[in-house]
Amino acid sequence: MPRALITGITGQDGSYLCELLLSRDIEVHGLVRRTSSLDRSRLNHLFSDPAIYGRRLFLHYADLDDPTTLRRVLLKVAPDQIYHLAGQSHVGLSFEIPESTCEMTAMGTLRLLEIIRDLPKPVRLFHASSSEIFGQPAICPQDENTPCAPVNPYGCAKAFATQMVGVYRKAFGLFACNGIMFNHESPRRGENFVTRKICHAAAAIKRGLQKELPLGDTSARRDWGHARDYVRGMMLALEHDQPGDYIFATGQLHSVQDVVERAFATVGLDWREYVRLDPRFMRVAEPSNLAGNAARAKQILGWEPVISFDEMIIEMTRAELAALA
Ligand code: NAP
Ligand code: F7E
Repeated sequence: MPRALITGITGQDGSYLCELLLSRDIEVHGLVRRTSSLDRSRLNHLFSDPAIYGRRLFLHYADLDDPTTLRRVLLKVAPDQIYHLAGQSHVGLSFEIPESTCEMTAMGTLRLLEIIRDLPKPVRLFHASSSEIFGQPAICPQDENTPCAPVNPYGCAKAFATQMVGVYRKAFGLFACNGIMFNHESPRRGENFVTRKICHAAAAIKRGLQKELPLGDTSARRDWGHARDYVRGMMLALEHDQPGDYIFATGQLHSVQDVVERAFATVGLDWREYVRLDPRFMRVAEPSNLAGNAARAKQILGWEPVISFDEMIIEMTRAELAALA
């Protein structure tokens, strides 16, 4: 049975990827951090299944800033594939905690590459890169050759990590891939990302549990896809016989306002009565025109997103309604 190791298994993408790999008969090992609470809500259904946890799914304590433990776990598990998804993933917060963002996302990735370079058995690596490396690009849509021009600490850290993955692939012959992923969402999205915040608020207002929705720039536009589509791309990248970099994107731009209107329409409310501007959620700098051209992923991996923007926002809003029932 092939063996995969996921850093960031407790996150949105890690949890979907874990389910996908288990469904393909791949043994999954995940790295988890010590936290004050043992609540790993996105994995609970797998954790509590005795046919899965301890048999085909295993969790190990490790942190990206603890290379000794990382090395020990990697030597013990001896995975065939590593999906490196861990990191501080909130762009707005990266302005408030730039040092730890760079420490985890940039240096954490370099540390992992250094350990992989020394492993006795070759391993395939997928790195979760981001459209934030492009910042305010001159070209739209962006592809794998678009220059990096990040406008926030998170984007700088991802640009460093992405380029290091390329350097280690060329210099040391590692099978290392960057998935340059545009925004992807789901009912498991973190609560302080804008799609989940809006879908949750629409449902909570409908249930009488919330009165208003404070937002930052509602004219901001993103290329939003569904996380289930994107984790499929990660797996396909490591199944291919050659390593490479791939854009994963839908190519379609929607505004935050579009999310608001779709979510409030789903619960049958008029958004104008509830949404208000709150300067606390405005960013110091906003990227612009971030839309991806995923032609290479389609041609080489046969990857295409199948879940539409509307389907995704409706799914997310209905999931919030059900959770608040
Ligand atoms: P997420 O939900 O925020 O999950 C992040 C994961 O990283 C969590 O499992 C978290 O563990 C773990 N982590 C954070 N710091 C760590 C550390 N120091 N040591 C070990 N683990 C650590 O993010 P996501 O949406 O699943 O995204 C996965 C990856 O793709 C991230 O690297 C993100 O930057 C990147 N990405 C995401 C998107 C997107 O739109 N979702 C787009 C492009 C790139 P805890 O549960 O303990 O916090
Ligand atoms: O913001 C605007 C905000 O925080 C989207 C991460 O997964 O994708 C994600 O980063 C837009 C921005 O995601 C609020 O200014 C308005 O323009 O949901 P977000 P993000 O910053 O695009 C990239 C590709 C990643 O790699 C990251 O890991 O929405 N916005 N009002 C708001 N955003 C938030 N969070 N909250 C607001 O109230």
